[in-house]
Amino acid sequence: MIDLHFSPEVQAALQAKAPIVALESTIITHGMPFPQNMETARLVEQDIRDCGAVPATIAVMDGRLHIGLTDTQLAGLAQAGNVQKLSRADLALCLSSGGTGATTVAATMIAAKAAGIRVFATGGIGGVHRGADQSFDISADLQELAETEVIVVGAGAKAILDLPKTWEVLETLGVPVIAYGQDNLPAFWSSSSAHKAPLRLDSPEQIAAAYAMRKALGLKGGHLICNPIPKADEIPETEINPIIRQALSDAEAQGIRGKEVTPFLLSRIYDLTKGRSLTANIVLVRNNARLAAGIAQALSAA
Ligand code: PSU
Ligand code: MN
Repeated sequence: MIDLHFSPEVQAALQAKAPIVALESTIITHGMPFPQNMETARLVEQDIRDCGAVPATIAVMDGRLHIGLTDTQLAGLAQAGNVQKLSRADLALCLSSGGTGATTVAATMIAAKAAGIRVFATGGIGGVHRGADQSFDISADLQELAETEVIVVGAGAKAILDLPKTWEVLETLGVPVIAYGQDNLPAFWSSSSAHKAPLRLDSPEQIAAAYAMRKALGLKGGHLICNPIPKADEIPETEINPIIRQALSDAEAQGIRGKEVTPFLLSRIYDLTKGRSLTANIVLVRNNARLAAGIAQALSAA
């Protein structure tokens, strides 16, 4: 087994069998600008503590897989340039070569499972990109949800994606896509969408029970909990959609490809909304962290 480097806080929580919530680091290094990325990472960690669980932000630093970062490490990562973006394909090589990288949803799930952490909060997962029929650009996050038994709490998939195709692929892969507290799927910055959710649950206890039952059935793979952004803070689909289309055509014009696509679009949408997309993104990540803390507690109590 690989050596895991636990922060003192996470080490103590594991020993005490206290509820723990994993957090990804790509959102810090590639998803938000400095200093909001650092402020958000700290707020999200504190939200989880305030809800009675322990945060474990996951990242690779100098070839070590860290489960939980100290505040100094977190601040360092938020300001570092040239941090790699690590998905399933990149994780082992970064570790074996002594590199430093931030983990995506896929890589964070792998690390969380290795550490025995069952729930993970993020903004929104990656998925099928618009124009995927030409580009074949489908995030490894989807395959990871089919493989790795971690509950991922997000505000759905990022709305820059082709959401209907993303939901179809998850259905094909046998991933439970569960809307929290409503009948339709949220769309990241927007609290609702026209897409009916395949499954719905209304409490952390129900989610913990579904997780336990899937395990009892011997099914591999995770759960995706789609938690809507609070209505007061949303950007309605009618407002954000033209902006997403503009950002996509800018990406096309500039020949942005592969791993750069998601960070480029998020930063372009930030500019086009004059920062409003980031404000909403921060609200929804914090909202997801609080729900994940509740789920972690329900899992510990079960
Ligand atoms: N959610 C956010 N901001 C982000 C991401 C998710 O609110 O930056 C990151 C996640 O790490 C996700 C990744 O796994 O984007 C997806 O990238 P790709 O499409 O290249 O797989
Ligand atoms: Mn991709």
